[in-house]
Amino acid sequence: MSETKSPHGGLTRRSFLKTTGAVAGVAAVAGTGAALAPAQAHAEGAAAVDGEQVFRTSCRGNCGSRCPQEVVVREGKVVRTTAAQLPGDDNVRRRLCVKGYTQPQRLYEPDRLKYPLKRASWSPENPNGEARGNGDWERISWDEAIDIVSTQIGTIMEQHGPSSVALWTSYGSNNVLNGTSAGFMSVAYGRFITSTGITVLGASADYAQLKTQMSDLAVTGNDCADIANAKTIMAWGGNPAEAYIHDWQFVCQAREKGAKLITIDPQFTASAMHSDVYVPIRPGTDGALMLGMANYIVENGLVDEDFMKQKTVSPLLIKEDGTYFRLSDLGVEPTEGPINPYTGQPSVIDPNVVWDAATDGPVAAAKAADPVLLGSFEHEGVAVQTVYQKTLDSIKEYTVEKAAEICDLPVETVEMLAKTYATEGPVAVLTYQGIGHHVNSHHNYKNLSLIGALTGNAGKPGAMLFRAYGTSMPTNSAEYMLGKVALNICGMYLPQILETKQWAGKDLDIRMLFCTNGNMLSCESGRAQLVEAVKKVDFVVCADVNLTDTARYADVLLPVTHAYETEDFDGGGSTPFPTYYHKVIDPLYECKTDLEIMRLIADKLGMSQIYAKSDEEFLRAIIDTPANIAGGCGYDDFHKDKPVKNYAFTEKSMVDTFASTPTQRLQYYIEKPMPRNNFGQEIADYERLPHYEHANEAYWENPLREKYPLMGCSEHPKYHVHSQCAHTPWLRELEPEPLLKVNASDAAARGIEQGDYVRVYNDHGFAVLKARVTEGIKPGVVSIPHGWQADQFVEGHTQDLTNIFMNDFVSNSAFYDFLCEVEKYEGGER
Ligand SMILES: Nc1nc2c(c(=O)[nH]1)N[C@H]1C(S)=C(S)[C@@H](COP(=O)(O)OP(=O)(O)OC[C@H]3O[C@@H](n4cnc5c(=O)[nH]c(N)nc54)[C@H](O)[C@@H]3O)O[C@H]1N2
Ligand SMILES: Nc1nc2c(c(=O)[nH]1)N[C@H]1C(S)=C(S)[C@@H](COP(=O)(O)OP(=O)(O)OC[C@H]3O[C@@H](n4cnc5c(=O)[nH]c(N)nc54)[C@H](O)[C@@H]3O)O[C@H]1N2
Ligand code: SF4
Ligand SMILES: [Mo]
Repeated sequence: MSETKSPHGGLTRRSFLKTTGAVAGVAAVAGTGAALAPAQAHAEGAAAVDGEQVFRTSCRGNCGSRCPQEVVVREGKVVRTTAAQLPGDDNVRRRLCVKGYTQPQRLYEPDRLKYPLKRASWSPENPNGEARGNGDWERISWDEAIDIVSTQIGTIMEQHGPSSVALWTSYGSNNVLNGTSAGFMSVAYGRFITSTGITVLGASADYAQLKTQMSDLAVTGNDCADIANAKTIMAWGGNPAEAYIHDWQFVCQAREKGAKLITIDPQFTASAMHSDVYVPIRPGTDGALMLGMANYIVENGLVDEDFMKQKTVSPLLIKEDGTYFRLSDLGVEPTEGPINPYTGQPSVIDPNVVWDAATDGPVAAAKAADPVLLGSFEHEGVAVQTVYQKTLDSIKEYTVEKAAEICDLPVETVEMLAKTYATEGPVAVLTYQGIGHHVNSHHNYKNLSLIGALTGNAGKPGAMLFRAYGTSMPTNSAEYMLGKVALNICGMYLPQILETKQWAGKDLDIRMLFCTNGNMLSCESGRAQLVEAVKKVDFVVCADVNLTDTARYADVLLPVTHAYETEDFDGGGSTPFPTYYHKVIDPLYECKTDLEIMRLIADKLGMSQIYAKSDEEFLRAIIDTPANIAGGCGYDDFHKDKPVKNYAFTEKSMVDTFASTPTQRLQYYIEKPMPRNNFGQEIADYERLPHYEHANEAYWENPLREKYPLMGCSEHPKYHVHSQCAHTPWLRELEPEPLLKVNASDAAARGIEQGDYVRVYNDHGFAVLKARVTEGIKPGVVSIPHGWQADQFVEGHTQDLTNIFMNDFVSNSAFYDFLCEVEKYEGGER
């Protein structure tokens, strides 16, 4: 690999790594330090060292945890951080991972963007898109940068319509001022998007889970601390020991009390290492395993019928068209319920109906003496059946034997898992993304709901259908909106939109991309196709903290503040303490917050009024709802620099009772399946039901396996948070380069030895990197490393092996759904 020259820092990556002891590294790149922050020192628990100030803030790590931190500033420089003390029993939750500890270094790391940059060969007359990514940067002033960006936005909106400008985002931050939760939910971006009508291109990672679990099934789930109450824990397609350390501590607590830990994963992960049982499943087949378990549970009399009748959708009647049979079908007029805050209209109350054995007829579910679970009936010429009947009919082909064959597991293993799940509960199923990153993996969450419903493993301590998100503190999201979001499309449709210039049957001519809060060209699947798409538009601007893979393809780069350089807020986090970001130091270099940037752009466009409050006023408007203030969670409480506990987080809120689902029952059936992005696609009936469908590319019978026999997968790396920390010196000392995990037998068959450089390839792309030959991955499977940047591979990029194919119902990136081949690389060392 060639030396990587930082366009702004001067140090080469290699020389940097060579010369640092890590602390020296911080000093080396810090240059002239920033001024000491105006913020007030955190007095309580502060280190009693002269000249040091301690601030309470949070890690903006993009791992979902957002850990509370204490940050020490000496002579205007951030020098170290520790996990923040939390009061009383909550202090057990305090912990940081290795990325959290390196945040002080991330402020000064070599690929930090310092100044606005422009690609030298770009001009409005000659966008020269093909040259994007060539690295010919020139430093420009903020005035120039804002002038170019706002002129481009203004001109493109005027000439082609507002939808031609697209904000492309991922999960960089959920913060209320500067983030892009759901693609648009922040002051900086939401107000601009909703007052101009520009297009949102949203993230696609994790949508199998996000859409199915949270929107379709409406499961909020139990708090992670409740894992400690489980008797059996299944790490199902996830590695909490390294990717969810806040869950792992509770896994350890449960195990100290005797809980069994089972890991279901094609890779022998750190979590697998600690498990009682390890199940090396074939990738992409978990759905079949779940349905095989469901059938075993039914056939062996392990169903909790009482729970099924009273607490789940199982006895509810459905009509032939799949919709629920309701009291209105029996001639009872619906009544009006409370006002729906989103529509402003009263909700409609039209209760569900079950077949009551006592009267042998249809009765409102709440009134039935003995609801029937299984059966098909006719009432006044209308054919109805129970949800449970329809479900069992549709999954019956997945016998234990068939599941075992599909998953490449012994029949006894499938039986053992089903029996354990049904009889050794409560079971906490810790799903993360191993079961969500194949094309059809959204069905898995319905399937897990089904086995939870069958066995009564839900709605009580220790029983977790799947990993969920816990209790967030509510905020006033009206502050993000000045109108409606015009178009909110999954960003992975970009290549298709650029090719057809259409979306949902209407013209859509995207001319400009504003990339922010995401590193799509490193993290979305189908990188090669996305890079080609990015080259086609007229103008690309990227606002980021670092010189990422995405930033490299921009025409103008806007340097953004690190979390320690600004005040912000996010109601969620890994503890019951909402995530408050204290400003620890003034922004380094010429960095600005997203909100400052958007204010400057709005000023130029004559739209200053959309941001007519100060940052603090916006924060107050968002946080200071009457309920929050009454709960002791107002802006002033957070700003005092003391831990503030979310009043909405209670003992009761730790266990999901499904009271807020549309049926007030545990659901595994979706009455009206709505695609994430509706462009007129057909919705199959099975979208309503627990279901299994093999992956798009990575499935055993795929004829393409003759050419590309190895199934891909990936993992969330211990020493990265996605692409963040890619060039953080301490972390790269621990893990200097990307490694491809390959099983020893597959390596031997290809003459590959430990540490050899290999070329991994398929029809989508290739990458050259070092092989890690191991017994710790299922034969026939390889794992690509996630988060490394293009300059860190010898050639190519592992994300080029993935593709943009999505299931159009969920619009979910399928990072693990690829086949490939590996060969020894003869081109020399890195
Ligand atoms: N091969 C493979 N690919 C994967 C995965 C995998 O397992 N394997 N996992 C996928 C998953 S689960 C996810 S969630 C995605 C994550 O994909 P991304 O969300 O794109 O991941 P990050 O690398 O964290 O990129 C976030 C970017 O936002 C920037 N950022 C942070 N804070 C701010 C801010 O306040 N303002 C602005 N403007 N920028 C900010 C960061 O510097 C960073 O460059 O990756 C996915 N990609
Ligand atoms: N250190 C670190 N922590 C992180 C992140 C990070 O980037 N770094 N990212 C955060 C984010 S956004 C997310 S979404 C989570 C993800 O959290 P996890 O999903 O726990 O992270 P992974 O390591 O990707 O674990 C996925 C596991 O699934 C396995 N797997 C792959 N394919 C299959 C399959 O078909 N079936 C089964 N059963 N297993 C399979 C992989 O081998 C891998 O061990 O991590 C979060 N935490
Ligand atoms: S777990 Fe996530 S939020 Fe917590 S310290 Fe690590 S990277 Fe930061
Ligand atoms: Mo994720």
